[in-house]
Amino acid sequence: MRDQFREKISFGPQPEKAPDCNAFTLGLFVACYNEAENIQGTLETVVAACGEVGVSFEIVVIDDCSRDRSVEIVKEFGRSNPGVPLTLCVNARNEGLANNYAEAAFLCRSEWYRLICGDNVEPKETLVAIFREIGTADLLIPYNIEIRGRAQSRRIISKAYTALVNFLSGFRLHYYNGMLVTRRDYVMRWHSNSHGFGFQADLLTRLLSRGLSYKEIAVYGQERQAGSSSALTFRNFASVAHSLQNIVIRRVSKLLYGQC
Ligand SMILES: Nc1nc2c(ncn2[C@@H]2O[C@H](COP(=O)(O)OP(=O)(O)O)[C@@H](O)[C@H]2O)c(=O)[nH]1
Ligand SMILES: [Mg+2]
Repeated sequence: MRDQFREKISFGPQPEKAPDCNAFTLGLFVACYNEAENIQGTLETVVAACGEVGVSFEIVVIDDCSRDRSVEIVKEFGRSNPGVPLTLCVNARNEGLANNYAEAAFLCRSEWYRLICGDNVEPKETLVAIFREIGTADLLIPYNIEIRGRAQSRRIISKAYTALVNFLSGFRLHYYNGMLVTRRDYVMRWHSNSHGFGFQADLLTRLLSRGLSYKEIAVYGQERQAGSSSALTFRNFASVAHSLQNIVIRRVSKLLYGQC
């Protein structure tokens, strides 16, 4: 719902085309929740990577009701980078990452779409390697060869999660949380009902079930430099369970009815 936003401000050159036109090649939704120490670095990395690849892009930042200075920092970035098409939306209440991911797809005006986490965990080289492949498959699915600084316990949980999704879905991917690049209209049409971090596996298995072409891309990641992860909360575990349930229901539907 559009009126969830308290504030929406645009910086940089904005196309005059209707909102549903693909005025840019790549739309980047930057998720921001209490990322005052990381958000500027994230935006700088994204702009540098897009410049290196030479892809036309826009950025949509949704601040999900941060309690820190994130919004001020994004505004300052927009003011001091007038050549970058950037839209900032500020949620009046916390809506969660998955809802924001779907919402930003409607706000973008691009052919392709991707989530960028506001904690600056993808080095420029990683983004360049992914963005260079745009257009070569319906789904670009990054997976980490290594996440520098990630605790061993997180690596084990991550491997177990991938194995579980592979088992339940029948697919064989390296990773489900690598932030895929896909066509923006696929996200608008088939976005996930999940609320937490499991929405990526839900969307990805749904798109794979439709027989779309895909390419997995091996990249490097890094752990956030500031702040702490919110991945291992009870709420998030519950929502991941919800996503896994959706994946199973969809697989059974496909077996029974030939579609999902
Ligand atoms: N929109 C939104 N983003 C969130 C929320 N919680 C975390 N994020 C963002 O999701 C991304 C990943 O979160 P993080 O806690 O680092 O999880 P991890 O990377 O799996 O350890 C970061 O960009 C966060 O800013 C939230 O409630 N709403
Ligand atoms: Mg993180």
